[in-house]
Amino acid sequence: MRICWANTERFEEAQVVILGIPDESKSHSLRKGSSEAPHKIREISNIRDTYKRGDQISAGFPLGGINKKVYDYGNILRVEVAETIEKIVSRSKIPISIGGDHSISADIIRSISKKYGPVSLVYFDAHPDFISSSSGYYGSVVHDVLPDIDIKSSVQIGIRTPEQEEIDNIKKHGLSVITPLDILRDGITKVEKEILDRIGQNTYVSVDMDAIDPAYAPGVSVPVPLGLGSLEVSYLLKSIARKGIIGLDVMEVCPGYDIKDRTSHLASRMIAETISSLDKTS
Ligand SMILES: [Mn+2]
Repeated sequence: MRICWANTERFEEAQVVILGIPDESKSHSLRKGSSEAPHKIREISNIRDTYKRGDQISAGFPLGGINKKVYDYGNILRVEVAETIEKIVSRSKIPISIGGDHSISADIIRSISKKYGPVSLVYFDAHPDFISSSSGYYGSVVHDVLPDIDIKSSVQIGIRTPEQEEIDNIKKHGLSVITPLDILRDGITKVEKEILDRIGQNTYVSVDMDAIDPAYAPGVSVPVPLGLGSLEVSYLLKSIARKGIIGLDVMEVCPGYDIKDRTSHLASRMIAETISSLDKTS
């Protein structure tokens, strides 16, 4: 099943390529099931983000519509990430990956930086994922990709439950962090400007759905209260996409713990909203 936002059958003409990576082998979460997310998000998109008129089923439009060609590549194995991302970015298409556990992002970022060099990383997450005493799992993503990112032009958004080791690493490497309380205090437009001023030309966006408050996104592997609003995250995604991104991933949806599939639906919608805003001036 393809995501409902797919509007071409031809990979060659696509500007955006959706791919699922149903793998959670490097999660340490007590909650299992993020590997079910690619299927569930596609399924829910076809149920809730479409409408039927006569015999015709069409996808609804996100705010601003979609003027890109979007191709759904289907699912790939974790071991196929490097070759698949290379195939997509070498043709100057934008990959949008659906996980799976967050460690997959490290594989994607490594591959994408082979074309673009060190990327500006915008990392939405409740957790910094900046453990250095252990590597190759969902808690060490940022440390694992340090050679592949430009840390001065990178930013973490939504952080609210760091370990001491991660706080130390954030300081040591000078990583910019925006917490939910920062957004509450400063307002979304100030934070938006701060992010846009920081990021460079080659920006990769990684979204751990646990950045969002469990009230909006209960179906995640590691939920943490006091999170971002779904509208705040979507607003920032659209703003960053307008400036230009080289890729996006949406990770850690855990359908078995969801409430009426609202997290999967939100993930589908956030993907559409991001595509809608790509390279637009308004
Ligand atoms: Mn994460």
